Amino acid sequence: MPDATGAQPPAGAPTTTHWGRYRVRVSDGEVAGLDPAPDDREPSPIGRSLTDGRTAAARILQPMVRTGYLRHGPRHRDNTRGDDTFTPIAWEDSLDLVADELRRVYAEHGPASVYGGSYGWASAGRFHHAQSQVHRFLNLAGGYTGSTGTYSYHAMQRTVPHVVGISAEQLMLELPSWEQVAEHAELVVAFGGLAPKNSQVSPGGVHRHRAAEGRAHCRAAGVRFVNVGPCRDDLPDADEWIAPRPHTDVALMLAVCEHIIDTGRHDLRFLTECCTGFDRFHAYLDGRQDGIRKDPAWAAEVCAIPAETIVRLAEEIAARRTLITMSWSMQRAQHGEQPCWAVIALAAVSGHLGRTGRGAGLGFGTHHSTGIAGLRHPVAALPQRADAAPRLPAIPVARIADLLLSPGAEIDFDGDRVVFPDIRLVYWCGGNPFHHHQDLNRLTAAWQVPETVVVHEPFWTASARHADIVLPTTVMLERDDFAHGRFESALSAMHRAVDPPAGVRDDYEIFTLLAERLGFADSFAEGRAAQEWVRHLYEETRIRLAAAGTTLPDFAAFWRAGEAVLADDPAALRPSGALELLRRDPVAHPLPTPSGRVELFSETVAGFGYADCPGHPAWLEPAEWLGGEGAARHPLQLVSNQPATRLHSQLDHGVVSRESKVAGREPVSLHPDDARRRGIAEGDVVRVFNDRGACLAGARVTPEVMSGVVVMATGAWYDPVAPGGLDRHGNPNVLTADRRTSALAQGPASGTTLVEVEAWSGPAPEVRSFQPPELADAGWLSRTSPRRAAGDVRERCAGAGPDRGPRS
Ligand SMILES: Nc1nc2c(c(=O)[nH]1)N[C@H]1C(S)=C(S)[C@@H](COP(=O)(O)OP(=O)(O)OC[C@H]3O[C@@H](n4cnc5c(=O)[nH]c(N)nc54)[C@H](O)[C@@H]3O)O[C@H]1N2
Ligand SMILES: Nc1nc2c(c(=O)[nH]1)N[C@H]1C(S)=C(S)[C@@H](COP(=O)(O)OP(=O)(O)OC[C@H]3O[C@@H](n4cnc5c(=O)[nH]c(N)nc54)[C@H](O)[C@@H]3O)O[C@H]1N2
Ligand SMILES: [Mo]
Repeated sequence: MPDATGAQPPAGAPTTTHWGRYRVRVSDGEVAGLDPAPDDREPSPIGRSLTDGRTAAARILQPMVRTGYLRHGPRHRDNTRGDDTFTPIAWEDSLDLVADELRRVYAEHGPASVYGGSYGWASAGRFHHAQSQVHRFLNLAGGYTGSTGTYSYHAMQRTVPHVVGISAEQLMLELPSWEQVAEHAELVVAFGGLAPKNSQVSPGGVHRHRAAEGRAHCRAAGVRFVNVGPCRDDLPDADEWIAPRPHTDVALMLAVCEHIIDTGRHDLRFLTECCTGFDRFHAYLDGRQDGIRKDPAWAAEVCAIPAETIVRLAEEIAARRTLITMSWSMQRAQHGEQPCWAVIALAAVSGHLGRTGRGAGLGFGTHHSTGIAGLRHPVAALPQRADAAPRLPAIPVARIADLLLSPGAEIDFDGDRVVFPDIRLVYWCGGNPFHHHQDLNRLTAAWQVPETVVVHEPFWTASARHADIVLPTTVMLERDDFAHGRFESALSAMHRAVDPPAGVRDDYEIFTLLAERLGFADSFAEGRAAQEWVRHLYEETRIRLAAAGTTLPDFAAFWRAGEAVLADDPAALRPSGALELLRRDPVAHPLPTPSGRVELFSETVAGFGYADCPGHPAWLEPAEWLGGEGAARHPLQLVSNQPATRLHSQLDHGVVSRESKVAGREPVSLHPDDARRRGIAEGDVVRVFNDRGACLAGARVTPEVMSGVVVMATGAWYDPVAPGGLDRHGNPNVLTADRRTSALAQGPASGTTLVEVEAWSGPAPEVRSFQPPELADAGWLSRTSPRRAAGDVRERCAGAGPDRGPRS
């Protein structure tokens, strides 16, 4: 088939995923295999799942409409989303249905009633980027209610600007590189580790993996690594593993600060000249504020580790050139703002903040891009056209269930108030909320509220199964594009390696056809076919980079070569960051905070008056933790971390993820002592449960996990026996709490979750995640045509009048 230049693609078509580059071998129009790019010395094994994943039974091959929706129309709240059959219909009918429904909702309820946040990672590629596509479409359609923040590091996004004045993204851009750590640091204390499984991935794609090389470089330079967290394999070659109770890290950090100050080794010059609020923070640490001295003996009780360990760690941090890193997992928890703030405070107190290769490494190692020396290149992306629509308030991304359940409610948010609009239509393209959101049983209830849910998906994910209208889309191997991952020093071509199945379309084509029906195809498509857009975005990138002094080859040469290099010598690419400049000269280089300094106490945050986020880093007891009351009934802390064998829920149906399953289910790792006490053996089917939900899983018994903790990676496709019932497959989000970090960030708090585990006796129900849902008995449809059925629905909508029907 012709590629974007009209030529035949070379054998072994290049492609790029969020987890690396591959060459795709094709035989008889099918993917025969994938080979990692030869210059990637640390390729990710996940690529292997692309061979069988694309054509699996879970692929959606035709537009589908939930049968109850087709019969009763969008106003009928019959509580069957996720519990209904689907009816296949023709493309024309499905597009008419979506266009008419959008027209109706915009006319009757306005743009704020359309939720288009559509959070999710989708696939690599600058043009076929699902979020850019759906946001551009909805902006040109009249606007939408969007989301703000991320599931990844929302607490950090809201905390960092109050503390150091710059954005969390900018702070991460200024993280040291592995090379700088090797050169300047003697010790890395890694809260949450530096999980090798996670550095497989970078948003937008990894060109060449370098994290293992960076780590080895540090080892060769003699850097000592300490892993602080529940899992040994978060930092497999660490010199020491300290395992405090999850989400007590802040208590540990406070005690380290207190000990360093108490023994007079704090960096008083930096604390007085470059920080504000040290006195207030100190009064909290030594107990003048609340009568509790945050010393190692106190923290030992909270963290359940020996006080001597804390003292020794403090002595080491005080004596050695140290980088203190924090994985984002710690801030995906209630009071997740606190570890972000406490790491900065600890680095300031111990004299490492603002020194090259040392200091506070918030997010270091969580993605391949954090720790890689690189530049932020101005690579073009599909314009989302926010300028074309009214500016509507954005909803904190993890408040989706609250938004749907409580229209009109008002919440605090980082010094502001946000009012939830009345959402009538939800449009999702490129994400999987029934994977990523917490407390899926609550989400299932919330999901019944809107009148219409439209989902674009290649696969029968749980989110597709909970939609009314499902439009089947291509996967990246089926289209031309180009990729650029954050800080990567190359652009990578993505060639269409195989034809898509006959019944599926690109998101772009779908949106163009909808825009035609709604009368804005010209502004949406700007007259360009998909391949013309790819070339256009490349040319735009070429112009932007030329202005920055980098010459790119023309498109044809880039496409033939499969890549274009942007910059060499990554070691040279780390200019001094804001904190280094501050330390050098606080008068000449103040931070953009109210005080111009690092805010160890923030008048702004204190002024918000939030009980769950005071004005300085503090230990606040979470609602669920191993030292709390809830542990009597549910005595195990659930760590739901990122999966090693897939990207979130993507390709859970592929070979690499399926090979990792235990008893056909998601593995749950638990300590031998915890397993023995419950009569659980390796490979057993177990039930993991709390008051919010329950799932089955396959037991993996291992001393690599601390006692008192169970670990289930995210992303097993949710497979409830009935809505709200037992999940047969092992999605940890049936157990996690849908709770805010605090009123400051309103971020997700999946970490704050207690569970119990028991052996499952008797036959275990079959997992059905990867089989398509049941299709309707087409009897009723055969008496009419799909076209007429869709038409009937539109008539019913038109006649339904302004009352809210089943919603009220
Ligand atoms: N308990 C718990 N939950 C968590 C987390 C946790 O640590 N614990 N982590 C959270 C984090 S950090 C994140 S980032 C989220 C991730 O959550 P998501 O980003 O929603 O997860 P993905 O599985 O990547 O979902 C992407 C979906 O897009 C689809 N897709 C891929 N390409 C295309 C395309 O071109 N077009 C369309 N239309 N669809 C496409 C895929 O099939 C897939 O279903 O999960 C969050 N959830
Ligand atoms: N292979 C793969 N890599 C990925 C992803 C993926 O889906 N697959 N997702 C990517 C995305 S979107 C993101 S946001 C990043 C997320 O990056 P992270 O947030 O760093 O990832 P996690 O795996 O959730 O957490 C890392 C480790 O933190 C530890 N931990 C959990 N809670 C605590 C705690 O309270 N204290 C301490 N000290 N440690 C704790 C757990 O043992 C866990 O293994 O990963 C990225 N990398
Ligand atoms: Mo994430």
